[in-house]
Amino acid sequence: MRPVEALILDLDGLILDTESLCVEVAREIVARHGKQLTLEAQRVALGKRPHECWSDVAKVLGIEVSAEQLLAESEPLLAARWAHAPLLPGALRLVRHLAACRIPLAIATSTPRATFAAKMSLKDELRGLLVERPGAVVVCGDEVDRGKPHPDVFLEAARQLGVAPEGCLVLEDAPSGVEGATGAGMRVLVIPSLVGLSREYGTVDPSSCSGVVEILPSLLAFSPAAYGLPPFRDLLPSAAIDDSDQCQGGQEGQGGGQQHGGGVIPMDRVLRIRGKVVKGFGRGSKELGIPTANVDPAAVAGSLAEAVTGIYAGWARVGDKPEVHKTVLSIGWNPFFGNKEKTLEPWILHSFDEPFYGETLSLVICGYVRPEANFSSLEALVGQIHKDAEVSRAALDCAPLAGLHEDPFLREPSGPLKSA
Ligand code: ADP
Ligand code: RBF
Ligand code: MG
Repeated sequence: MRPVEALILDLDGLILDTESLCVEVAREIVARHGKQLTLEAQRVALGKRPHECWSDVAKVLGIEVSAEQLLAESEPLLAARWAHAPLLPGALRLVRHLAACRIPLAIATSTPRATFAAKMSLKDELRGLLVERPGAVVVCGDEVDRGKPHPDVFLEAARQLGVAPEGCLVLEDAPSGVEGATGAGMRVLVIPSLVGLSREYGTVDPSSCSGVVEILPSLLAFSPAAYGLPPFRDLLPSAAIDDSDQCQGGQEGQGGGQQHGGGVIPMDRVLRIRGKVVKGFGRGSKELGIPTANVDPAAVAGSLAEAVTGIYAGWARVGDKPEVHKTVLSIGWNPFFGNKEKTLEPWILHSFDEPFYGETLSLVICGYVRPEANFSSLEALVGQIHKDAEVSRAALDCAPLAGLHEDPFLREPSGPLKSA
């Protein structure tokens, strides 16, 4: 197969968490017209140009108002907020790496140029790398004839990069974008952004859809080496790597090998989560010999970044006790047990005399260990969790993770909390 010569990235839902914002505003607008936003309405609109989003939402929900009208109602609610959309974990890390290794890179977004500028206005480093760098390519939704799911925006990005579509790898979160990129004859790596949609993608076999090469839960799980590109070299604990060969080709590994090979990625966006310790399924200590202090799901319902499944390392504080402990945790569906509910489960690397149900747990999640996985036996799962703990312990002794032990978030009084 032709090697990957260039990456084309989507913006919303891949680099920026604008989806949470859009969903919130869309809920409010459709409520004005007596409707409730459904997952199906979100799904059809996701990734498209604003006008097409609204005409799809109106059609799916049976709102008898023009797309122009709905767009005009939503604009004022969104305009002031674009600039504050958070970066998704792993986005800045990836863009920095691609720029440092001089891998041709483009943005292909449905966002109109003016909105793109608003979204970039407070993101100085990202803007420098994506927009202001010589040779930077950004193609916006209003710069092509047809929006996603048509291939136009991808084909234009490839044309401006001077790379054939077959040499492009597209990273996309939305079904409309996947369709567009596939239609352009490109390979697509899918990182779903819609909570609820990832499970739908979870049932899709990448080899059965043309163009889709891989489905990942997070940008942090992306391994450039799997595509012949230079590997990341930021894993902790670092194995005395000579920085000068940072970008010397990608002969290194196989697929997600670097995560399973046992290293922790320092997260470019640290997650700070506070929630009440609730009862789980009662099998952590009983079946695995690994107690996990399940956190109230309401604490993680808020943003896409926190919804991203995976195994992480971080720091934990129970209630207002003075100690801060190392922790390793899982966010996800526990595929081994096929849970119906998503859980956030820290195993705190400390021995406690008593259970602490009902206490407030404060977490600073700063390292990505690996994606959630399935295992052929309970012993294999338990063995892997112990390895996760070991690598996390070591990584948390390294900069920059070690310093987060002093994070002010862990010092704030725990205060009253909302509950589910
Ligand atoms: P559950 O399914 O209710 O979460 P577990 O068997 O996983 O039950 O046990 C978790 C409980 O054990 C936590 O809520 C906490 O009160 C207690 N616990 C004791 N030691 C630890 C630890 N090191 N890390 C996490 N929880 C611990
Ligand atoms: N469950 C899985 O099904 N797959 C995993 O890859 C997985 N990794 C975990 C890693 C850590 C560090 C911890 C603490 C838990 C993990 N679990 C995983 C969740 C485990 O199944 C869960 O804690 C038990 O089911 C108890 O509820
Ligand atoms: Mg538990």
